[in-house]
Amino acid sequence: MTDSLYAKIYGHFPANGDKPLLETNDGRVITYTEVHEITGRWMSYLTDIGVKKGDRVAVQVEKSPESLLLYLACLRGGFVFLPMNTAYLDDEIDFLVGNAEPAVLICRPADEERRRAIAERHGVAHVFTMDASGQGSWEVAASTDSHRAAAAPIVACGPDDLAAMLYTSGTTGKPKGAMLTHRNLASNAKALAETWRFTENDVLLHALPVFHAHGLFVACHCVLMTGATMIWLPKFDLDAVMAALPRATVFMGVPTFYTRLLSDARFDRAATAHMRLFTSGSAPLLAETHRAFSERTGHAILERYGMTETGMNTGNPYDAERRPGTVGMPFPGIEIRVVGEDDVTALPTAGVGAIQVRGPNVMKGYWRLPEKTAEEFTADGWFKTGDVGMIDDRGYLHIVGRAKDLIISGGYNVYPKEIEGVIDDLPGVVESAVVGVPHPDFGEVGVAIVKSDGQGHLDEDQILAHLKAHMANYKVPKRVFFEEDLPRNTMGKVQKNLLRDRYKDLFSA
Ligand code: MCA
Ligand code: AMP
Repeated sequence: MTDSLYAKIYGHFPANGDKPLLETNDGRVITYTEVHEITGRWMSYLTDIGVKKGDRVAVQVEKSPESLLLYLACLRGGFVFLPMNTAYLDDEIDFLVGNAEPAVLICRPADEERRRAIAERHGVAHVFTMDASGQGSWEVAASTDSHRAAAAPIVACGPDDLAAMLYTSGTTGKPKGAMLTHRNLASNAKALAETWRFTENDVLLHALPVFHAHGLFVACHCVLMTGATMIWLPKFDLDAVMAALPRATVFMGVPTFYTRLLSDARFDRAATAHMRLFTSGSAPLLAETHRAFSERTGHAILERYGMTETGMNTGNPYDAERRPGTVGMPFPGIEIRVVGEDDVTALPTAGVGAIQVRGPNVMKGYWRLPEKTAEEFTADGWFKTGDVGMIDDRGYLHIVGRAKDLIISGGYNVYPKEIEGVIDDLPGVVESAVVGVPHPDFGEVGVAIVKSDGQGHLDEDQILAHLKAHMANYKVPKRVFFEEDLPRNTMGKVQKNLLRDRYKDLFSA
């Protein structure tokens, strides 16, 4: 008996192998039979070039059917899939590759030279390319020998063997690799597919990126666990989503997707008549968005709550009331508690405290950081989410804030500390603070407040240009302001709440 997630997924492949796992909007189809053939060929090729079970395969490529097949080939071979945000620049990739020490790096053709330099520096043996249509040196090398596909095994995996590693930044320090096991991913996939009533007849409209848990695991696993089908869009594009909706039954998005859909008058009852489920997560969905959506379409968005380290923890009910502004109850097999100052005593109903989670979904730990891992778990084995919440009298969890200094912008996490570090390195900067303020499109965006030494002629454009050269574009604050001094409390700590308040109306409509 194997605990391989691929084996579990394969067990649900439809009897008719000609059924599409996915269709693209330009008419490409990948059937379930092709999935098994291609992943067989690709995992065999990885084995042939010396990649072993447990080795990392790092990938920074555009979303294509092949980018998903790469993930599935890794699952099948027992290799650890490490997807990286396509917006990451050299410095960010250099850190991840140096830290994860992958055996293989697959990149976009345009990045090849720079990625080879990084690979060489960190002793990565193999570099391949894959473009937005799935073509490149990977395809040429790995797809040649079609005979090997049939004989390729599904490598046996134990429940605690790693399936994927996703990096998540911290409020301090460098990104950490969350080690996700076959059990973590499989248990969550089963819980979600069952709770959300997926069947072979579902067609999921997939517009999320596939380098994060939301797009790669939550969305794809529900489909793969039930032999369903996806309409595979390269990214969220309003017109493409509108065009595909009549053929879909399920849509998953971050709140920005929903506010953008609502901004389009074509998005109404008729456009969503074929749909059975809309889910939202990765960032708070405003209750007003939830209500506007219900009024416009007659559908209640099902909001759920998760993390890279834990997969999905809670969700509003499928059959009962989906309460705006709440993230519902724990998924089957998962426990949630809200604790007080001592980190272990559960608070009474409606008490506000730290949210903790326990269950088969919770990661094995942070890659090569046993002490950091230990810090994030309580003595009695609960994972500390860093989110603050309360459970109401009907058992619905409300997220009321974050203990961690984190901005969630359009569903992407932005860590102020990382940005402040890069600003502070600029000559003429004494110090800086980055805070999140409300934004009509992204929900929240970063704004930087800088104290300069008054000597030079540092301006907003210079700082923004410097940041854009050093980090993924979505992390760059939307504005920079200069202040004589940053407000501090008696302990000398910058009072970010005051800054947040000062700039809160910057982007209000
Ligand atoms: C793009 N830009 C952004 C963001 N995205 N700025 C702030 N926040 C963002 N999220 C900026 C770019 O820097 C660029 O600015 C300009 O917008 C245009 O970029 P483009 O890529 O064309 O933007 P877009 O296509 O409109 O993208 C917006 C988006 C995208 C579709 C909302 O951000 C997105 O797909 N977000 C989904 C994130 C996600 O999947 N999160 C799941 C994490 P400039 O031109 O100045 O450079 S998983 C997770 O959190 C847990 C597990 C969970 O619970 O799900
Ligand atoms: P990540 O590190 O990208 O996995 O982000 C996880 C964080 O996103 C959580 O700890 C929450 O702070 C936030 N998050 C995810 N889903 C929701 C939601 N439905 N409402 C509010 N915050 C959410």
